[in-house]
Amino acid sequence: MSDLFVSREHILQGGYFHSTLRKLQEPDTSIEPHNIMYPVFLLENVDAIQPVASLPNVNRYGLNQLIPALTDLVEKGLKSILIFGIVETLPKDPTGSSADSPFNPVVKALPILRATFPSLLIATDVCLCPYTSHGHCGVLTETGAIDHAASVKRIAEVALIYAKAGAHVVAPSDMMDNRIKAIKDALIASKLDNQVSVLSYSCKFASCMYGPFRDTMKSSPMEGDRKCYQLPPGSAGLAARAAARDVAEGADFLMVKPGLPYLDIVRQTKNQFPTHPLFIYQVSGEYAMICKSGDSSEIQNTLMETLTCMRRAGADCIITYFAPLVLSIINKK
Ligand code: PB1
Repeated sequence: MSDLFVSREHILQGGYFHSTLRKLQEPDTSIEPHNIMYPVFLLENVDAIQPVASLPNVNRYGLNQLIPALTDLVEKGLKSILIFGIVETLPKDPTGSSADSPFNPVVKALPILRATFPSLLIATDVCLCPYTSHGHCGVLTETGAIDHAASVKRIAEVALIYAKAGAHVVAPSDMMDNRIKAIKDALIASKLDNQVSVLSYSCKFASCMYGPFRDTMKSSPMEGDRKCYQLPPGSAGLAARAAARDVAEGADFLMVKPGLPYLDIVRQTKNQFPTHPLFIYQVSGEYAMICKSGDSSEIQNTLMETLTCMRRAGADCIITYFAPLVLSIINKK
């Protein structure tokens, strides 16, 4: 050993050679059931179950198929779900009128899911894109631009219907300016503001990693793209301003989406608003990439390392299609 002087502070391996020591070196990165939220796709046909080709082990469920699937997962510890409605017979039109139709699968399922799973936290995505003929997340003007006032009005109407139907959390993924205030005002006017939370997709980027989801939902824009209302991938500044806007308008929770490529935004948002629990959405493209990362053990290792990094960056809850696998990993431990 050379007589090189080594500062005692430069000898690190004594602090993590044992697994228990390593856990002490990784504070706030535990992954427990309440740190996971499971996105589920809900069909109109209550008895249908349709595998999603681009998302291995992910299905589109009718309610009668979703209930047994959730029963098994709740027994394994599932704490929360995020519901996306899919219409196949209900009409798609310029204002997304099926979004809050009494025949909408989400509206019909909510009271039944609440009664069937009294302890499960039930969130609903709130957006127009699965229900609009043009495929955009808002209402358009004659020229094809976003009609801000009409979009915000529609999003708030849909959120309130889901809240009244039984959603514990409404999660507007549309990215329209000021929809959080409109939703909060609607909840207050209906005396639901202390029974329904608002989870804002506050820092949501115009990513190319939503492809498998859009195939699943048949929710791609018919023309153009979503770059004029989802954030530019390179803009940390707009992410900070969007988070500040939504906190000021009453969001209970914030979100960064997609996940892994945006961990810098997770850390930025957590530092900016340590008072608000922060969600991160591991989107469909991320899911598909990890599914291709190797055999089952390599997939599990890649997944758990990714989730640990998301928690280290500051995410409090991870929205992931891997929720069933994560629960089985947690239960094995
Ligand atoms: O998993 C995913 O890719 C999620 C996609 C996401 C769902 N909230 C949206 C992204 C998009 O299609 O632009 C849906 C937008 N309302």
